[in-house]
Amino acid sequence: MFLREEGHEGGVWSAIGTPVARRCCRSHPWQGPGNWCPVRGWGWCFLISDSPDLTPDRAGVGDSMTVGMATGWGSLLQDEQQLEELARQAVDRALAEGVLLRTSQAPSSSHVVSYAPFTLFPSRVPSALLEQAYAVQADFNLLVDAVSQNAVFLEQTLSSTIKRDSFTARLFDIHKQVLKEGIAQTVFLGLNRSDYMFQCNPDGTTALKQIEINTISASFGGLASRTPAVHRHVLSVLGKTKEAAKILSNNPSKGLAMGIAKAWELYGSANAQVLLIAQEKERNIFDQRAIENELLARNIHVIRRRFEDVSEKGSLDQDRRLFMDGQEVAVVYFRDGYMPGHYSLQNWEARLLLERSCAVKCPDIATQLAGTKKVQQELSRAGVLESLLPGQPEAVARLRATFAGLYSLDLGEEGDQAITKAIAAPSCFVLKPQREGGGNNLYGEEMVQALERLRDSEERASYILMEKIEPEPFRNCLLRPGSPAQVIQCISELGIFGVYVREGKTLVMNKHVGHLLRTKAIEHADGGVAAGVAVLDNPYPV
Ligand SMILES: Nc1ncnc2c1ncn2[C@@H]1O[C@H](COP(=O)(O)OP(=O)(O)O)[C@@H](O)[C@H]1O
Ligand SMILES: N[C@@H](CCC(=O)N[C@@H](CS)C(=O)NCC(=O)O)C(=O)O
Ligand SMILES: [Mg+2]
Repeated sequence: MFLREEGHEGGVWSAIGTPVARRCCRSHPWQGPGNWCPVRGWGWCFLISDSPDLTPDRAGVGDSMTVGMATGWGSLLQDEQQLEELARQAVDRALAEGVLLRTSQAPSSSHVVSYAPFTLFPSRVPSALLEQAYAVQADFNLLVDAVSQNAVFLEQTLSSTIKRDSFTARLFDIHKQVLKEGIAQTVFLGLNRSDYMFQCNPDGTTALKQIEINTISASFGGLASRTPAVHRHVLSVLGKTKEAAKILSNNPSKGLAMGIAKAWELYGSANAQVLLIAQEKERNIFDQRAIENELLARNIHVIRRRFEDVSEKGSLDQDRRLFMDGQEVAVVYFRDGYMPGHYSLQNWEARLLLERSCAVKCPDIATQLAGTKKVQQELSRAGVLESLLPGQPEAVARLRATFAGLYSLDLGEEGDQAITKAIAAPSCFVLKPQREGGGNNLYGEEMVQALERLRDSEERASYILMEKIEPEPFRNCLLRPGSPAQVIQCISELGIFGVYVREGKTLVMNKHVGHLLRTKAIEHADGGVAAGVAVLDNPYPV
């Protein structure tokens, strides 16, 4: 059944049949198509449906939720008629709950909207990893806050990158300009989301590995509050009340709004408003509205404006208080401004104006820089966490346990070695530029070509290299407007939302406020929900 194309080490396997599961091939007697990673010393292979080694628990044909990670909702995923009826009910419930996106045809209008894509069933997540992700969130908040206050660390870390990456350089220029003038802001607010995948180890265990931390426009906390009701509905229709009760309640938008409210209160001007910076063409407006609504319920008013509006109608008084249309602004919340395409010359000027003001920016420019991939890579260097979080060895250990392999590509021997390793084993690495929003990373042959092109150029310092996480796939059914329900091999990414507020040197809030599970088909290496690749999901703790 299996055809060995090359030698096992570094080779590629192929076979006849339908891949139904994938797992680490070192620890199993069977082998299928997959990738062997000479760096890790192990790899993964597909389990083929007509393989004699196929076991029901691993293949997803059983209906039990107490067996291995690969097991999905078993026979439920095989009954096409039942799936169609369940999908109809799930979509109607999602619409009723407000799990909504504007359409790609009319992204500036809410006249006709549709449901945000989601999985029909919740996906299994080991409870221990969920708890670990929650337990490390306050440490990540502290770390981001520490990096944002450490101008020397930011300058050293980003110096090679900003020579070749004009977007990061532009952000950095604003950072320097504001430092030079003196920071007027005294209250700091971080709303972030740390994202993880579940690395499948050769011994069958799974480990929580951070993909990245989002320090600007960390989204889908609003819609994630509404999806538990949808999955509970689906399980209840199936009479699975015990399983329905296991879906965790989740309310990130409330927690995020509480952070904004605290910052607003500390700013200390009863009539000041919250300014939400967003584009007019914003499909994810209902996610943003969830936070706006929570704030209004606390009698805090939010005005939505574009960068263009700020440059036309925004101003600072002599104390650098920010005014928009004549109204004072206490907090500026960015749901825009995280990609180069978001900025015209006029928009960069608006960003600088906002940054110079004493309003609470979420994030301020230093915190946005703290979320770059280059900073993430430097944080994994020996001794760096210890110097940023002195006297906190437990926090350092918790943070480090979530780090995957991260490699600098700065010119020099260390970068040369990383490039050689990645070219020798492309399936084990991801090449990342300093970009946000999904769809920017390079994998496989594309990564090899880019590395060969960049090898002798300073431009390589604008990228980092990261170990590729290989979660064990499972089956679920993805629901998207306009497409038939699709049962497919998937992997998930878990995000934990974190909030902190600092007044001067005093941290007045530091907590986690909920989670986001996103799931995508294994054939997509990259991309989240906004990029049209992943769909919303809920963890089913096992
Ligand atoms: N190390 C990795 N291993 C496996 N997949 C990854 C890795 N890094 C990123 N990805 C995939 O690529 C997507 C985008 O990468 P990410 O670092 O989150 O950048 P962005 O800022 O564009 O969201 C992730 O959501 C994940 O699906
Ligand atoms: N502008 C949109 C999208 C913002 C966005 O893409 N945010 C990224 C972080 S920079 C994110 O959290 N993406 C999650 C996803 O798309 O799945 C919004 O404000 O909701
Ligand atoms: Mg991401």
